[in-house]
Amino acid sequence: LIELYDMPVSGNCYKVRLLFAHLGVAYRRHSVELGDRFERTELLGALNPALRVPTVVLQDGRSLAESGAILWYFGEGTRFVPVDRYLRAQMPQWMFFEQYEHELTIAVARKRLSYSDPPQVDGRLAELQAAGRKALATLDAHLEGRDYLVGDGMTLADIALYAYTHMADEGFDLSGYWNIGRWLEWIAAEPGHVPTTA
Ligand SMILES: N[C@@H](CCC(=O)N[C@@H](CS)C(=O)NCC(=O)O)C(=O)O
Repeated sequence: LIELYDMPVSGNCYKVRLLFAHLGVAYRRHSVELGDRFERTELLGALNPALRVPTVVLQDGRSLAESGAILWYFGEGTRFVPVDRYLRAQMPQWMFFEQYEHELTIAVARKRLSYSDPPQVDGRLAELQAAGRKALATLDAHLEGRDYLVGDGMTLADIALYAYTHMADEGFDLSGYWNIGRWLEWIAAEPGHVPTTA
């Protein structure tokens, strides 16, 4: 069985669980808690030097980390990776955007506001929210007239961006982003979809 080191509230881990659900990949889930770094070293030290989740251990015992790399490993050769070379390259275009402009602002703002006790409401949060709104506006503009981020079918890019976008209401007002709202509903209606709580 594939072993998935996972954190229930993490959007990065949800990406992997969502792809696994779509592909019917059987796996065993090991959940870690937010901030539990000591336990993390014991658990992940030999598997992922960054001590972060998601981390998977493949059936042959090799480990793989970084949500995008894990999506790529399991997605290759499936309907979630376009065959056309240009579309295939557009997929990491959006996955890198997610990691650099979207996750780094939206996920961190969400954590400071909704998963810190007390919430870290300060100038840094305001900066993250401003940058997060810019990323959401970029995504919303790209989705104008489109059902999916790349080409005319769901790809790993939709899975990667769906995760923190559908959690962004824990820190952002999403009501003005009409295309994002429509796309979120569309991705959630895809057969095989599972919510974060699954
Ligand atoms: N770029 C990584 C980010 C992974 C990451 O930040 N994981 C968080 C949970 S969302 C984590 O393990 N945080 C624990 C820590 O930094 O101590 C990915 O896409 O997988």
